[in-house]
Amino acid sequence: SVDRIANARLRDRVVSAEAAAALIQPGETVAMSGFTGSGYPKAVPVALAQRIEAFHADNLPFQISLMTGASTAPELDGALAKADGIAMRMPFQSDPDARNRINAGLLDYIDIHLSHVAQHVWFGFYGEIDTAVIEVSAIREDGSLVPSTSVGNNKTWLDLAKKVIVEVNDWQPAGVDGMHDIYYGTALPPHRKPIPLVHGNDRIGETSLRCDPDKIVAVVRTNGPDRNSPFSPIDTTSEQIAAHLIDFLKHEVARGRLPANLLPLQSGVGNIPNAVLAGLGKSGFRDLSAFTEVIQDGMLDLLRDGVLSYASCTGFALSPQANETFKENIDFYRERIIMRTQEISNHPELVRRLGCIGMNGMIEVDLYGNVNSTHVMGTRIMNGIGGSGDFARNGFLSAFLSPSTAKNGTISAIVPMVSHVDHTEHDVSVIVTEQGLADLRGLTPRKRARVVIDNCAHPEFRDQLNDYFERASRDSYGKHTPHLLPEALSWHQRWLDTGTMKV
Ligand code: 0RQ
Repeated sequence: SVDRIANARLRDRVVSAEAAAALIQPGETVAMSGFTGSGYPKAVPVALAQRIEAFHADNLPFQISLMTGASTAPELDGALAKADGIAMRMPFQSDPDARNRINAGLLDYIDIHLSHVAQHVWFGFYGEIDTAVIEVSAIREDGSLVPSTSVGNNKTWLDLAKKVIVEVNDWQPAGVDGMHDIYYGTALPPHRKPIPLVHGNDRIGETSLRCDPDKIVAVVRTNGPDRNSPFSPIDTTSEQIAAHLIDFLKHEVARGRLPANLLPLQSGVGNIPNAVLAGLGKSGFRDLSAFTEVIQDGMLDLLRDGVLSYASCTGFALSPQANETFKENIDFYRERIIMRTQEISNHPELVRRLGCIGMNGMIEVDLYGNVNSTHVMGTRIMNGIGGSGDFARNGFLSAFLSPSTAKNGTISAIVPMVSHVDHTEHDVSVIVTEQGLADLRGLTPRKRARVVIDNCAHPEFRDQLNDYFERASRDSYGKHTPHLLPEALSWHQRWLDTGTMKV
Protein backbone atom coordinates (compact mmCIF):
# COMPACT_ATOMS: atom_id res chain seq x y z
CA SER A 1 0.00 0.00 0.00
CA VAL A 2 1.00 3.62 -0.50
CA ASP A 3 3.00 5.22 2.31
CA ARG A 4 0.77 7.80 4.01
CA ILE A 5 3.85 9.95 4.62
CA ALA A 6 4.63 11.31 1.16
CA ASN A 7 7.15 13.91 2.35
CA ALA A 8 10.66 12.47 2.58
CA ARG A 9 11.92 14.93 5.20
CA LEU A 10 9.05 14.12 7.50
CA ARG A 11 9.42 10.39 6.85
CA ASP A 12 12.87 10.75 8.37
CA ARG A 13 11.31 12.09 11.57
CA VAL A 14 9.33 8.94 12.34
CA VAL A 15 10.00 7.80 15.90
CA SER A 16 8.25 5.67 18.52
CA ALA A 17 5.41 7.11 20.61
CA GLU A 18 7.70 6.91 23.66
CA ALA A 19 10.42 8.93 21.95
CA ALA A 20 7.85 11.53 20.89
CA ALA A 21 6.34 11.72 24.40
CA ALA A 22 9.86 12.29 25.80
CA LEU A 23 9.84 15.64 23.95
CA ILE A 24 7.01 16.90 26.20
CA GLN A 25 8.26 18.43 29.45
CA PRO A 26 6.58 19.00 32.83
CA GLY A 27 4.52 22.18 32.98
CA GLU A 28 3.94 22.40 29.23
CA THR A 29 0.70 23.50 27.63
CA VAL A 30 -0.15 20.75 25.17
CA ALA A 31 -2.83 21.13 22.49
CA MET A 32 -4.15 17.92 21.01
CA SER A 33 -6.50 16.95 18.21
CA GLY A 34 -9.79 15.18 18.93
CA PHE A 35 -13.49 15.91 18.88
CA THR A 36 -16.16 13.67 20.48
CA GLY A 37 -14.00 10.58 20.24
CA SER A 38 -12.82 11.09 16.66
CA GLY A 39 -9.43 12.07 15.29
CA TYR A 40 -7.57 12.15 18.61
CA PRO A 41 -3.94 10.98 18.87
CA LYS A 42 -3.91 7.28 19.80
CA ALA A 43 -0.35 6.59 20.96
CA VAL A 44 1.51 9.66 22.26
CA PRO A 45 -0.97 10.48 25.07
CA VAL A 46 -0.70 6.91 26.42
CA ALA A 47 3.10 7.08 26.25
CA LEU A 48 3.00 10.50 27.90
CA ALA A 49 0.81 9.12 30.71
CA GLN A 50 3.44 6.39 31.27
CA ARG A 51 6.22 8.99 31.30
CA ILE A 52 4.24 11.02 33.85
CA GLU A 53 3.68 7.93 36.03
CA ALA A 54 7.42 7.20 35.98
CA PHE A 55 8.14 10.77 37.13
CA HIS A 56 5.56 10.46 39.91
CA ALA A 57 7.06 7.11 40.99
CA ASP A 58 10.33 9.03 41.52
CA ASN A 59 8.46 11.76 43.42
CA LEU A 60 9.03 14.24 40.62
CA PRO A 61 6.20 16.57 39.61
CA PHE A 62 4.79 16.26 36.07
CA GLN A 63 1.54 17.78 34.90
CA ILE A 64 0.48 19.48 31.69
CA SER A 65 -2.26 21.89 30.69
CA LEU A 66 -4.35 20.13 28.07
CA MET A 67 -6.46 21.63 25.29
CA THR A 68 -8.33 19.79 22.55
CA GLY A 69 -11.24 20.27 20.20
CA ALA A 70 -13.79 18.59 22.48
CA SER A 71 -14.04 15.24 24.28
CA THR A 72 -11.57 12.51 23.37
CA ALA A 73 -11.27 8.95 24.64
CA PRO A 74 -9.96 6.75 27.46
CA GLU A 75 -6.54 6.64 25.73
CA LEU A 76 -6.25 10.41 26.01
CA ASP A 77 -8.30 12.07 28.75
CA GLY A 78 -8.69 8.82 30.67
CA ALA A 79 -5.01 7.83 30.65
CA LEU A 80 -3.74 11.32 31.50
CA ALA A 81 -6.35 11.88 34.24
CA LYS A 82 -5.59 8.47 35.82
CA ALA A 83 -1.89 9.37 35.85
CA ASP A 84 -2.79 12.66 37.59
CA GLY A 85 -1.05 14.30 34.67
CA ILE A 86 -3.47 17.14 33.92
CA ALA A 87 -3.29 20.42 35.84
CA MET A 88 -5.74 22.31 33.63
CA ARG A 89 -8.17 21.07 30.99
CA MET A 90 -10.20 22.97 28.43
CA PRO A 91 -12.63 23.30 26.62
CA PHE A 92 -14.80 20.15 26.83
CA GLN A 93 -14.42 16.65 28.13
CA SER A 94 -16.66 13.73 29.09
CA ASP A 95 -14.28 11.16 30.55
CA PRO A 96 -15.50 9.65 33.87
CA ASP A 97 -12.04 9.64 35.53
CA ALA A 98 -11.37 13.23 34.55
CA ARG A 99 -14.91 14.19 35.63
CA ASN A 100 -14.39 12.69 39.09
CA ARG A 101 -11.12 14.57 39.52
CA ILE A 102 -12.70 17.82 38.37
CA ASN A 103 -15.58 17.37 40.83
CA ALA A 104 -13.19 16.46 43.63
CA GLY A 105 -11.50 19.82 43.07
CA LEU A 106 -8.25 18.17 41.92
CA LEU A 107 -8.27 19.14 38.25
CA ASP A 108 -8.90 22.67 36.96
CA TYR A 109 -11.43 22.68 34.15
CA ILE A 110 -12.48 25.61 31.99
CA ASP A 111 -15.72 25.08 30.12
CA ILE A 112 -16.20 27.53 27.22
CA HIS A 113 -18.20 27.81 24.01
CA LEU A 114 -16.48 25.64 21.42
CA SER A 115 -16.56 28.42 18.82
CA HIS A 116 -14.60 30.67 21.20
CA VAL A 117 -11.65 28.38 21.86
CA ALA A 118 -9.46 29.29 18.88
CA GLN A 119 -9.90 33.03 19.26
CA HIS A 120 -9.37 32.95 23.04
CA VAL A 121 -6.09 31.14 22.49
CA TRP A 122 -5.06 33.62 19.78
CA PHE A 123 -5.88 36.46 22.15
CA GLY A 124 -3.41 34.86 24.56
CA PHE A 125 -5.84 34.13 27.41
CA TYR A 126 -4.26 30.69 27.83
CA GLY A 127 -0.61 31.59 27.41
CA GLU A 128 1.63 29.94 24.84
CA ILE A 129 1.19 26.48 23.37
CA ASP A 130 4.35 24.46 23.83
CA THR A 131 3.45 21.31 21.92
CA ALA A 132 0.69 20.27 19.54
CA VAL A 133 -0.07 16.56 19.12
CA ILE A 134 -2.22 16.08 16.05
CA GLU A 135 -3.59 12.94 14.41
CA VAL A 136 -3.73 13.06 10.60
CA SER A 137 -4.68 10.55 7.93
CA ALA A 138 -1.75 11.45 5.68
CA ILE A 139 1.14 13.84 5.07
CA ARG A 140 1.25 15.14 1.50
CA GLU A 141 4.43 15.51 -0.50
CA ASP A 142 4.40 19.27 0.12
CA GLY A 143 4.33 18.60 3.87
CA SER A 144 0.72 19.69 4.37
CA LEU A 145 -1.36 17.53 6.68
CA VAL A 146 -4.57 15.76 5.71
CA PRO A 147 -6.78 15.66 8.82
CA SER A 148 -8.44 12.45 9.88
CA THR A 149 -11.97 12.20 11.33
CA SER A 150 -11.98 15.50 13.16
CA VAL A 151 -10.63 18.98 12.55
CA GLY A 152 -11.54 20.73 15.80
CA ASN A 153 -8.92 23.36 16.66
CA ASN A 154 -6.07 21.70 14.74
CA LYS A 155 -5.47 24.69 12.48
CA THR A 156 -4.99 26.96 15.48
CA TRP A 157 -2.85 24.43 17.35
CA LEU A 158 -0.55 24.02 14.33
CA ASP A 159 -0.34 27.77 13.77
CA LEU A 160 0.51 28.59 17.39
CA ALA A 161 2.45 25.64 18.83
CA LYS A 162 6.20 25.96 19.24
CA LYS A 163 6.71 22.30 18.35
CA VAL A 164 4.46 19.74 16.69
CA ILE A 165 4.14 15.96 17.00
CA VAL A 166 2.13 14.34 14.20
CA GLU A 167 0.48 10.92 14.44
CA VAL A 168 -0.27 9.35 11.05
CA ASN A 169 -3.03 6.80 11.56
CA ASP A 170 -3.27 4.09 8.89
CA TRP A 171 -6.60 2.93 10.31
CA GLN A 172 -8.31 6.11 9.14
CA PRO A 173 -9.70 5.87 5.61
CA ALA A 174 -7.32 7.33 3.03
CA GLY A 175 -10.41 8.42 1.10
CA VAL A 176 -11.14 11.05 3.73
CA ASP A 177 -8.71 13.23 1.71
CA GLY A 178 -10.88 15.89 0.07
CA MET A 179 -13.57 15.95 2.74
CA HIS A 180 -12.05 18.79 4.75
CA ASP A 181 -12.42 22.52 4.25
CA ILE A 182 -9.86 24.48 6.26
CA TYR A 183 -10.57 28.19 6.16
CA TYR A 184 -7.51 30.44 6.53
CA GLY A 185 -9.37 33.76 6.32
CA THR A 186 -10.00 34.33 10.02
CA ALA A 187 -8.19 37.29 11.59
CA LEU A 188 -8.15 39.16 14.85
CA PRO A 189 -10.25 42.28 15.36
CA PRO A 190 -10.09 44.96 14.00
CA HIS A 191 -9.09 43.14 10.80
CA ARG A 192 -11.99 40.72 10.50
CA LYS A 193 -13.91 40.31 7.27
CA PRO A 194 -17.21 38.53 6.61
CA ILE A 195 -16.79 34.77 6.31
CA PRO A 196 -17.73 33.99 2.68
CA LEU A 197 -20.02 31.05 3.43
CA VAL A 198 -23.61 31.50 2.28
CA HIS A 199 -24.83 27.91 1.94
CA GLY A 200 -24.05 25.23 4.49
CA ASN A 201 -22.23 23.16 1.87
CA ASP A 202 -20.07 25.97 0.43
CA ARG A 203 -16.37 25.21 0.34
CA ILE A 204 -14.32 28.23 1.33
CA GLY A 205 -10.94 26.78 2.28
CA GLU A 206 -8.27 24.18 1.64
CA THR A 207 -8.39 20.40 1.95
CA SER A 208 -5.33 20.15 4.19
CA LEU A 209 -3.67 21.87 7.14
CA ARG A 210 -0.60 24.00 6.61
CA CYS A 211 2.28 23.38 8.96
CA ASP A 212 5.83 24.70 8.99
CA PRO A 213 7.85 21.44 8.61
CA ASP A 214 10.62 22.87 10.80
CA LYS A 215 8.20 22.80 13.75
CA ILE A 216 7.47 19.09 13.33
CA VAL A 217 9.79 17.44 15.85
CA ALA A 218 8.39 13.91 15.60
CA VAL A 219 6.10 11.78 13.45
CA VAL A 220 4.54 8.65 14.92
CA ARG A 221 2.83 5.92 12.91
CA THR A 222 -0.33 4.45 14.44
CA ASN A 223 -3.02 2.04 13.36
CA GLY A 224 -5.93 2.19 15.74
CA PRO A 225 -9.65 2.94 15.71
CA ASP A 226 -11.51 5.98 16.95
CA ARG A 227 -13.29 5.44 20.26
CA ASN A 228 -16.70 4.55 18.82
CA SER A 229 -19.02 3.79 21.70
CA PRO A 230 -22.11 1.92 20.51
CA PHE A 231 -25.53 3.57 20.91
CA SER A 232 -28.09 1.82 23.04
CA PRO A 233 -31.27 0.87 21.17
CA ILE A 234 -33.70 3.79 20.95
CA ASP A 235 -35.97 3.66 24.02
CA THR A 236 -39.62 4.74 24.28
CA THR A 237 -38.81 8.01 26.05
CA SER A 238 -36.39 9.07 23.30
CA GLU A 239 -38.93 8.04 20.66
CA GLN A 240 -41.66 10.13 22.31
CA ILE A 241 -39.39 13.16 22.57
CA ALA A 242 -38.44 12.76 18.92
CA ALA A 243 -42.11 12.42 17.89
CA HIS A 244 -43.13 15.65 19.68
CA LEU A 245 -40.29 17.59 18.06
CA ILE A 246 -40.99 16.24 14.59
CA ASP A 247 -44.72 17.03 14.91
CA PHE A 248 -43.75 20.55 15.86
CA LEU A 249 -41.40 20.92 12.86
CA LYS A 250 -44.15 19.70 10.51
CA HIS A 251 -46.54 22.15 12.10
CA GLU A 252 -44.06 24.98 11.54
CA VAL A 253 -43.79 23.97 7.86
CA ALA A 254 -47.59 23.92 7.58
CA ARG A 255 -47.75 27.40 9.13
CA GLY A 256 -45.20 28.65 6.59
CA ARG A 257 -42.62 29.45 9.25
CA LEU A 258 -40.13 26.86 8.03
CA PRO A 259 -39.41 25.71 4.46
CA ALA A 260 -40.49 22.15 3.53
CA ASN A 261 -36.87 20.98 3.77
CA LEU A 262 -36.47 22.83 7.10
CA LEU A 263 -33.28 24.80 7.82
CA PRO A 264 -29.79 23.39 8.46
CA LEU A 265 -29.98 21.07 11.45
CA GLN A 266 -27.60 21.02 14.37
CA SER A 267 -27.86 17.96 16.53
CA GLY A 268 -26.16 17.20 19.84
CA VAL A 269 -24.80 13.76 20.60
CA GLY A 270 -26.56 11.01 22.54
CA ASN A 271 -29.55 8.76 22.25
CA ILE A 272 -32.27 11.42 22.10
CA PRO A 273 -30.75 13.36 19.19
CA ASN A 274 -30.14 10.02 17.47
CA ALA A 275 -33.84 9.17 17.91
CA VAL A 276 -34.77 12.56 16.41
CA LEU A 277 -32.61 11.83 13.37
CA ALA A 278 -34.12 8.36 13.00
CA GLY A 279 -37.60 9.90 13.31
CA LEU A 280 -36.84 12.50 10.63
CA GLY A 281 -35.84 9.66 8.31
CA LYS A 282 -39.29 8.12 8.65
CA SER A 283 -41.33 11.32 8.44
CA GLY A 284 -41.30 12.01 4.73
CA PHE A 285 -38.84 14.92 4.89
CA ARG A 286 -36.51 15.24 1.87
CA ASP A 287 -33.58 17.39 0.96
CA LEU A 288 -32.68 18.24 4.55
CA SER A 289 -29.26 19.63 5.42
CA ALA A 290 -27.08 19.69 8.51
CA PHE A 291 -24.72 22.40 9.72
CA THR A 292 -23.56 20.84 12.93
CA GLU A 293 -20.54 19.91 15.02
CA VAL A 294 -20.82 16.17 15.17
CA ILE A 295 -22.07 13.54 12.75
CA GLN A 296 -23.41 10.48 14.52
CA ASP A 297 -24.94 7.26 13.22
CA GLY A 298 -28.38 8.73 12.48
CA MET A 299 -26.93 11.33 10.11
CA LEU A 300 -25.01 8.78 8.07
CA ASP A 301 -28.26 6.86 7.61
CA LEU A 302 -30.08 10.01 6.48
CA LEU A 303 -27.30 10.77 3.98
CA ARG A 304 -27.39 7.20 2.66
CA ASP A 305 -31.18 7.35 2.24
CA GLY A 306 -31.08 10.71 0.49
CA VAL A 307 -33.14 12.39 3.23
CA LEU A 308 -30.16 14.59 4.03
CA SER A 309 -28.42 16.15 1.04
CA TYR A 310 -25.25 17.21 2.87
CA ALA A 311 -23.77 17.60 6.33
CA SER A 312 -21.15 20.09 7.51
CA CYS A 313 -19.33 19.18 10.73
CA THR A 314 -16.03 19.22 12.60
CA GLY A 315 -16.02 15.64 13.91
CA PHE A 316 -17.78 12.30 14.19
CA ALA A 317 -19.25 10.19 16.97
CA LEU A 318 -19.92 6.87 15.28
CA SER A 319 -20.62 3.41 16.63
CA PRO A 320 -18.17 0.69 15.51
CA GLN A 321 -20.72 -0.53 12.98
CA ALA A 322 -21.35 2.94 11.54
CA ASN A 323 -17.62 3.47 11.33
CA GLU A 324 -17.27 0.42 9.09
CA THR A 325 -20.12 1.71 6.89
CA PHE A 326 -18.39 5.09 6.74
CA LYS A 327 -15.07 3.57 5.73
CA GLU A 328 -16.61 1.22 3.15
CA ASN A 329 -18.59 4.05 1.52
CA ILE A 330 -16.06 6.80 1.94
CA ASP A 331 -16.33 7.95 -1.70
CA PHE A 332 -20.10 8.43 -1.29
CA TYR A 333 -19.75 10.29 2.00
CA ARG A 334 -16.88 12.48 0.77
CA GLU A 335 -19.27 14.00 -1.77
CA ARG A 336 -21.76 14.89 0.96
CA ILE A 337 -19.77 15.70 4.10
CA ILE A 338 -17.67 18.83 4.65
CA MET A 339 -15.42 18.89 7.71
CA ARG A 340 -14.45 22.33 9.01
CA THR A 341 -12.48 23.82 11.86
CA GLN A 342 -14.72 24.18 14.93
CA GLU A 343 -14.46 27.96 14.86
CA ILE A 344 -16.27 27.76 11.49
CA SER A 345 -18.60 24.79 12.14
CA ASN A 346 -19.90 26.64 15.22
CA HIS A 347 -19.37 30.23 14.14
CA PRO A 348 -22.10 32.58 15.46
CA GLU A 349 -22.02 34.59 12.21
CA LEU A 350 -22.71 31.47 10.15
CA VAL A 351 -25.21 29.89 12.53
CA ARG A 352 -27.20 33.13 12.44
CA ARG A 353 -26.89 33.55 8.67
CA LEU A 354 -27.95 30.00 7.88
CA GLY A 355 -30.72 29.99 10.51
CA CYS A 356 -29.78 26.68 12.08
CA ILE A 357 -32.23 24.57 14.06
CA GLY A 358 -30.41 23.62 17.26
CA MET A 359 -31.39 20.40 19.05
CA ASN A 360 -29.48 19.67 22.26
CA GLY A 361 -29.81 17.73 25.47
CA MET A 362 -30.15 19.40 28.86
CA ILE A 363 -29.92 18.55 32.55
CA GLU A 364 -32.80 20.77 33.67
CA VAL A 365 -34.90 23.78 32.70
CA ASP A 366 -36.81 26.19 34.89
CA LEU A 367 -40.32 27.61 34.65
CA TYR A 368 -39.09 30.53 32.55
CA GLY A 369 -36.91 28.62 30.08
CA ASN A 370 -33.44 29.01 31.55
CA VAL A 371 -31.51 25.83 30.76
CA ASN A 372 -28.79 24.05 32.71
CA SER A 373 -26.78 21.76 30.41
CA THR A 374 -23.77 21.15 32.56
CA HIS A 375 -24.08 21.02 36.36
CA VAL A 376 -25.94 18.40 38.40
CA MET A 377 -27.35 20.08 41.53
CA GLY A 378 -25.63 23.27 40.42
CA THR A 379 -22.15 22.12 41.36
CA ARG A 380 -21.14 18.77 39.83
CA ILE A 381 -20.12 19.21 36.22
CA MET A 382 -21.31 16.51 33.86
CA ASN A 383 -19.57 17.33 30.54
CA GLY A 384 -19.60 20.96 29.53
CA ILE A 385 -21.51 23.46 27.40
CA GLY A 386 -19.77 22.22 24.25
CA GLY A 387 -21.27 23.75 21.17
CA SER A 388 -24.80 23.93 22.48
CA GLY A 389 -24.52 27.65 23.30
CA ASP A 390 -23.12 28.55 19.88
CA PHE A 391 -26.28 27.17 18.30
CA ALA A 392 -28.80 28.04 21.03
CA ARG A 393 -28.09 31.75 21.01
CA ASN A 394 -27.50 32.21 17.30
CA GLY A 395 -29.81 29.70 15.62
CA PHE A 396 -33.23 30.32 14.13
CA LEU A 397 -34.78 27.91 16.57
CA SER A 398 -33.28 26.34 19.65
CA ALA A 399 -34.80 23.18 21.13
CA PHE A 400 -33.66 21.54 24.38
CA LEU A 401 -34.59 17.92 24.90
CA SER A 402 -34.67 15.72 28.01
CA PRO A 403 -36.70 13.11 29.81
CA SER A 404 -38.97 14.92 32.32
CA THR A 405 -37.35 13.10 35.26
CA ALA A 406 -33.91 11.72 36.12
CA LYS A 407 -32.46 9.19 38.58
CA ASN A 408 -35.46 6.85 38.79
CA GLY A 409 -38.01 9.63 38.97
CA THR A 410 -36.48 11.28 42.06
CA ILE A 411 -35.46 14.38 40.09
CA SER A 412 -37.71 16.64 38.04
CA ALA A 413 -35.98 18.08 34.97
CA ILE A 414 -38.44 20.97 35.27
CA VAL A 415 -37.52 22.96 38.38
CA PRO A 416 -38.61 26.33 39.84
CA MET A 417 -35.15 27.84 39.21
CA VAL A 418 -32.19 26.18 37.49
CA SER A 419 -29.26 25.54 39.81
CA HIS A 420 -26.79 26.66 37.10
CA VAL A 421 -27.53 28.49 33.88
CA ASP A 422 -25.91 27.80 30.52
CA HIS A 423 -28.63 29.02 28.16
CA THR A 424 -30.71 31.91 29.38
CA GLU A 425 -34.42 32.28 28.79
CA HIS A 426 -33.47 34.60 25.92
CA ASP A 427 -31.70 31.80 24.05
CA VAL A 428 -34.22 29.00 24.40
CA SER A 429 -37.21 28.64 22.09
CA VAL A 430 -38.54 25.13 22.56
CA ILE A 431 -38.52 22.60 25.43
CA VAL A 432 -39.33 18.95 24.77
CA THR A 433 -39.81 16.04 27.16
CA GLU A 434 -41.61 12.74 26.65
CA GLN A 435 -44.70 14.50 28.08
CA GLY A 436 -44.86 17.08 25.32
CA LEU A 437 -43.44 20.27 23.85
CA ALA A 438 -43.48 23.87 25.06
CA ASP A 439 -43.02 26.56 22.41
CA LEU A 440 -41.77 29.55 24.39
CA ARG A 441 -41.43 31.99 21.51
CA GLY A 442 -43.41 35.16 21.93
CA LEU A 443 -44.50 34.33 25.47
CA THR A 444 -44.08 36.40 28.63
CA PRO A 445 -42.33 34.70 31.56
CA ARG A 446 -45.60 33.84 33.32
CA LYS A 447 -47.11 32.35 30.17
CA ARG A 448 -43.90 30.37 29.66
CA ALA A 449 -44.26 28.88 33.14
CA ARG A 450 -47.81 27.75 32.29
CA VAL A 451 -46.84 25.85 29.12
CA VAL A 452 -43.66 24.39 30.60
CA ILE A 453 -45.61 22.92 33.54
CA ASP A 454 -48.65 21.82 31.52
CA ASN A 455 -46.80 20.38 28.51
CA CYS A 456 -43.43 19.17 29.76
CA ALA A 457 -43.44 18.39 33.50
CA HIS A 458 -43.94 14.85 34.71
CA PRO A 459 -47.44 14.37 36.26
CA GLU A 460 -45.73 13.34 39.53
CA PHE A 461 -44.26 16.84 39.84
CA ARG A 462 -46.99 18.96 38.25
CA ASP A 463 -48.95 19.78 41.43
CA GLN A 464 -45.79 20.73 43.23
CA LEU A 465 -44.72 23.02 40.38
CA ASN A 466 -48.18 24.59 40.17
CA ASP A 467 -48.17 25.18 43.91
CA TYR A 468 -44.79 26.95 43.70
CA PHE A 469 -45.82 29.01 40.69
CA GLU A 470 -49.16 30.08 42.20
CA ARG A 471 -47.62 31.14 45.51
CA ALA A 472 -44.79 32.91 43.70
CA SER A 473 -47.29 34.72 41.46
CA ARG A 474 -49.06 35.92 44.61
CA ASP A 475 -46.14 36.69 46.96
CA SER A 476 -43.14 37.46 44.75
CA TYR A 477 -41.42 40.85 45.17
CA GLY A 478 -41.73 41.40 41.43
CA LYS A 479 -44.53 39.86 39.39
CA HIS A 480 -42.72 39.84 36.03
CA THR A 481 -40.72 36.67 36.69
CA PRO A 482 -42.25 35.40 39.94
CA HIS A 483 -40.01 33.59 42.42
CA LEU A 484 -39.92 32.78 46.11
CA LEU A 485 -36.21 33.20 46.68
CA PRO A 486 -35.84 31.07 49.84
CA GLU A 487 -37.65 28.23 48.05
CA ALA A 488 -36.32 28.60 44.51
CA LEU A 489 -33.45 26.11 44.96
CA SER A 490 -35.05 24.10 47.77
CA TRP A 491 -35.89 21.25 45.41
CA HIS A 492 -32.19 20.62 44.77
CA GLN A 493 -31.34 20.84 48.46
CA ARG A 494 -34.19 18.42 49.26
CA TRP A 495 -32.76 15.90 46.79
CA LEU A 496 -29.31 16.23 48.33
CA ASP A 497 -30.77 15.81 51.84
CA THR A 498 -33.43 13.15 51.23
CA GLY A 499 -32.77 11.58 47.83
CA THR A 500 -35.89 13.00 46.18
CA MET A 501 -37.17 16.36 45.01
CA LYS A 502 -40.72 15.36 46.04
CA VAL A 503 -42.22 16.83 49.18
O1 0RQ B 1 -26.26 10.36 34.52
O2 0RQ B 1 -24.70 8.82 33.46
O3 0RQ B 1 -24.82 9.01 35.94
O4 0RQ B 1 -26.70 7.97 34.65
O5 0RQ B 1 -26.96 13.04 33.28
O6 0RQ B 1 -28.08 11.99 30.98
O7 0RQ B 1 -30.30 11.24 30.18
O8 0RQ B 1 -28.22 9.88 29.61
O9 0RQ B 1 -28.73 12.14 28.56
O10 0RQ B 1 -26.48 11.54 27.51
O11 0RQ B 1 -28.18 13.08 26.43
O12 0RQ B 1 -26.85 13.80 28.41
C1 0RQ B 1 -27.19 17.39 29.16
C2 0RQ B 1 -25.50 15.77 29.98
C3 0RQ B 1 -27.52 14.99 28.70
C4 0RQ B 1 -25.72 16.23 27.49
C5 0RQ B 1 -26.48 16.12 28.86
C6 0RQ B 1 -27.84 12.71 34.34
C7 0RQ B 1 -28.36 11.34 33.96
C8 0RQ B 1 -27.11 10.70 33.43
C9 0RQ B 1 -26.71 11.86 31.21
P1 0RQ B 1 -25.57 8.92 34.66
P2 0RQ B 1 -28.86 11.20 29.84
P3 0RQ B 1 -27.52 12.58 27.64
C10 0RQ B 1 -22.98 18.75 20.95
C11 0RQ B 1 -23.72 19.60 21.97
C12 0RQ B 1 -24.08 19.66 26.91
C13 0RQ B 1 -23.19 19.68 25.69
C14 0RQ B 1 -23.93 19.72 24.40
C15 0RQ B 1 -24.64 17.30 27.49
C16 0RQ B 1 -26.44 11.85 32.70
O13 0RQ B 1 -26.64 16.51 26.48
O14 0RQ B 1 -23.53 17.09 27.96
O15 0RQ B 1 -25.13 19.91 24.32
N1 0RQ B 1 -24.97 18.51 26.96
N2 0RQ B 1 -23.20 19.57 23.30
O16 0RQ B 1 -28.88 10.68 35.09
C17 0RQ B 1 -29.38 15.03 37.73
C18 0RQ B 1 -30.88 16.00 36.22
C19 0RQ B 1 -30.32 15.19 35.19
C20 0RQ B 1 -29.28 14.34 35.55
C21 0RQ B 1 -29.68 14.14 33.41
N3 0RQ B 1 -31.88 16.84 35.97
N4 0RQ B 1 -30.37 15.88 37.46
N5 0RQ B 1 -28.81 14.25 36.81
N6 0RQ B 1 -28.91 13.70 34.43
N7 0RQ B 1 -30.56 15.04 33.87
C22 0RQ B 1 -21.73 18.00 21.34
C23 0RQ B 1 -20.56 18.86 21.69
O17 0RQ B 1 -20.68 19.97 22.00
C24 0RQ B 1 -19.21 18.35 21.66
